[in-house]
Amino acid sequence: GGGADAGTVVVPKTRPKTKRPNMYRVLLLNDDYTPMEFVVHILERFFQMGREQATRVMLHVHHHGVGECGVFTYEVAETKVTQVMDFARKHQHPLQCVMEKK
Ligand code: TYC
Repeated sequence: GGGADAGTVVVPKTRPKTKRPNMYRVLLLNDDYTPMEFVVHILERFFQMGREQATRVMLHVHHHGVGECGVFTYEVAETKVTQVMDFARKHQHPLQCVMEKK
């Protein structure tokens, strides 16, 4: 008990200091021009996917308009988006990659 009576030892309640970081989805958007093989390469190169998973994600984006590449902390997600956008621009493809808070 934390009463103010004489002789009572007051122990402050503590909370575990560990808190979950905000997490962000990195998404690829479909377009009519970026080659399917290029998108598969992006998923293998920047998101460490094998050929089969990369192909599944690419086809999901192709058919549904948007798809998830992964979920990351803010800094990592931002880095992925920049890497993908720079690589697509370098190859003159209109591929769009975005992040959103989960
Ligand atoms: N729709 C593109 C095509 O038919 C392929 C594509 C898939 C493009 C996924 C972008 O994020 C994308 N060549």
